[in-house]
Amino acid sequence: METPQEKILITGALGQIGTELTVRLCEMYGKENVIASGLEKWKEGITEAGYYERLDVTNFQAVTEVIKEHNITTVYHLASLLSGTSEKQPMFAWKLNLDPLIHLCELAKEGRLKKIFWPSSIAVFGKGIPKENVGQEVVLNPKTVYGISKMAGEKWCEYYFEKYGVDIRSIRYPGLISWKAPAGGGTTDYAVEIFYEAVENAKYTSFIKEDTAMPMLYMDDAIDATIKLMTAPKEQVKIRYSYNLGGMRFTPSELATEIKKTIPDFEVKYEPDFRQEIADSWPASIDDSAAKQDWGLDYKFDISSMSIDMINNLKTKLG
Ligand code: AKB
Repeated sequence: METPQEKILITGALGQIGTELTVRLCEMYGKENVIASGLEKWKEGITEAGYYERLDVTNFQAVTEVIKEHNITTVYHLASLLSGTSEKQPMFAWKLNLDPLIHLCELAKEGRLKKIFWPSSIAVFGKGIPKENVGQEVVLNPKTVYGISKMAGEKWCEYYFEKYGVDIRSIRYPGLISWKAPAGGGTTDYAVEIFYEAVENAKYTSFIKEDTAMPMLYMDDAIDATIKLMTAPKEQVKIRYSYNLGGMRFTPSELATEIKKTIPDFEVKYEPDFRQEIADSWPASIDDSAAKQDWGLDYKFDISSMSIDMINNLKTKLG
């Protein structure tokens, strides 16, 4: 593990991944070395980090100033519009998902940053490829604005690494399931909402069909994987566009069956909306052997342990 002193900036720190990653990074590097940022105004308890900067990542001057002011070495650049929201605001999605990434790569190229993390997604794959066990190197054919932006971002990551040696690392996250912060605007969000509704009302209407399988990952495993990748020695990070991450594979009806083991009167209805078409273009399962081999990816949670953990935590959180 590399453990040089790092000064970290997290963009999108108040989002689903950012909320939990901030806590972990503070534990690892000390609160005083972690700067969380987001669009919201500062208020008491907004973040675990030692500092909070209200930051619009499309304002390059502001981003550069924060990086200079805090002597930032490493950026976890999480600010992004997800798949559902991107379809509604395509031009903004393109601008938000790409331009700030390239700006950060430029800063790294100039030597102002040492390392960048940038999340990609299983949305890069798209139609015309086998649904199951989708490999690292298949031809990408995204059918969504979000997927197109992530595919382009991956190519920029690889370009800056190959051309300028920028140490940028990336993961293609599957759907992420967590209870601390809500998911926001994604196609896999049903797998988070279903738990809230199960615990609060014992019923849920899914916007994804009962038999549509997608790859999913519990947030604890996602954070572990992100830290593993970011602390791996440089030479072990062989893929510089983005690493596949598979996690679990399940359908809404399989997840409902799992939830019923703890909440027996739980009922689910299915009313697919525009996100069904997006889900239909995505893989059902992912081959993540490259990440396992290169930097030791592993998982602690399966569908059963994840469901029990989600329900227990939400029962406490929601009272
Ligand atoms: C989404 O559904 O948009 C995201 C993703 C899979 O990248 N959760």
